[in-house]
Amino acid sequence: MAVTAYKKAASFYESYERKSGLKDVTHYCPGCGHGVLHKLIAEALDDFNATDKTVLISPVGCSVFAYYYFKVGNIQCAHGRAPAVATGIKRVLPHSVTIAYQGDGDLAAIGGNNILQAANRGENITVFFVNNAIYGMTGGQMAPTTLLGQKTTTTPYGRTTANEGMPMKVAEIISQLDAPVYVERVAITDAKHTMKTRAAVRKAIKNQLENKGFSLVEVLSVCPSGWKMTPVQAKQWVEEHMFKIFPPGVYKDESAERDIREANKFIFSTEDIRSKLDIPSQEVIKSQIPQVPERYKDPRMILAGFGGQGILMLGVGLSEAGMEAGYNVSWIPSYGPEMRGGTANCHVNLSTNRVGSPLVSKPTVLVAMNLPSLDKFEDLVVPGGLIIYDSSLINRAPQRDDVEVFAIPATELADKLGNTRVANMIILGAYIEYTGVLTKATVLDALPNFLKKKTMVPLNRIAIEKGIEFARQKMNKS
Ligand SMILES: Cc1ncc(C[n+]2csc(CCOP(=O)(O)OP(=O)(O)O)c2C)c(N)n1
Ligand code: SF4
Repeated sequence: MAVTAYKKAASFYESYERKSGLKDVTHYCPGCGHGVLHKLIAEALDDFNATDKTVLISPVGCSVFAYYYFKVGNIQCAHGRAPAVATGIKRVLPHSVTIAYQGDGDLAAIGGNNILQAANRGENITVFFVNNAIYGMTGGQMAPTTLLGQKTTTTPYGRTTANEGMPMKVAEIISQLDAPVYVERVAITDAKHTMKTRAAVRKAIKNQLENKGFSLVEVLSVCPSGWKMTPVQAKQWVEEHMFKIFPPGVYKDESAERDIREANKFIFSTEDIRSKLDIPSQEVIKSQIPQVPERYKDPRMILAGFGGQGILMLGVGLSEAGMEAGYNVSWIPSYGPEMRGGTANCHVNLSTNRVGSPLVSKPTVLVAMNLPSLDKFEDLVVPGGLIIYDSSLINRAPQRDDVEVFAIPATELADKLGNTRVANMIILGAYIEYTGVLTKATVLDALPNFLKKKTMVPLNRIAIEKGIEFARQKMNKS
């Protein structure tokens, strides 16, 4: 007897780590259309063997947590901005499969111009547009696609032409532009329509893989919770009411005749762009980066202290100087609860390779400028990593015996220079001298770029030099 085994697509995570105890379920309401569409997309990615090269841009809306489910590169972006983010991703990663996943509030309201411009540029991206005629996430307000007469929390007597205008027909609008290659409207009401949606999802991804340009699939979906219906009633409602205003069908399909080279014209390599802008090639820049011992190479750093210690500026300084030196850099601040005596921290990457994520979860370097920071982050440092701490303020040494520790009485040295606030620059100087990751000349050159108060440049320069001198003494260098 033939056996059919149904299993979860490999493009989904094995378990969903969104909330403990809920590892096998999504956050969607029962009967919601998002889950069905997710499944169709994940299965298509499996079949195209595209999981590892896919970047999914999650929207603001009920599908904001798509990144908990898809085992692909994920970016969650600002409301309505997925087409712009997808444009950027696709241009720097032309061989990726870049997908913008958007609801009707996201795409047709706040992001209306974003989608129009991306479609009009013919970006080689795939857009899945979930039209459930309502803002689901925020409790059922009117969307541009809400039907006439439809009651929502913001149209309690039903949408009227006079007050709110007519429902917006996105597939029709986008298909009027010259650039898009494929626009189809589908539905996920019954098996027949869901199979059509399955085919449309695949076509829209295939077009991108074949460099044919912009594809948009509008999916008529259901929001049982927002519509206050059962899932079965909701599906019937789509067929009875939405189909009349939003007829499913192919609105544009030039996939067969589209000249592939047309789409290719958008693809420049980073080196092409560098040579056009007269910027030295990455290889040349890389060769100028200081050679450092393996254990200090490509630092992934967490810098932490309390508000007012200039932790964030220390991170900016490292990144600015790192950029000058030719590293790929990232800096993200975390403003945290420092007002309540906790830690302010930032994450910094200085890398000779591309930085995958600006978030540093396993630092190779921790700079702790107060005790709560050492308490909080000490255990995160990778074995063999480096912990630098301000020994004037922290009255205990790190307890780890598998990391290198460098104690700097930064605040005391800063006080001797007449200003406690330059302790951060003392740490900067000591760190670069100790590890060799940046040269003194690069950091001093970058100093005026990252210091807001220009009158403070001379004192900060002295503090950096003081830090360098301290590290030299520690290392018994003259
Ligand atoms: C800049 C900004 N404006 C407004 C909001 C509030 N907001 C969150 S989701 C949402 C609408 C989402 O509706 P839709 O795109 O239709 O997605 P659904 O929830 O129905 O899947 C809005 C207005 C926000 N998060 N950010
Ligand atoms: S509110 Fe609507 S769109 Fe959001 S998860 Fe629930 S059913 Fe889906």
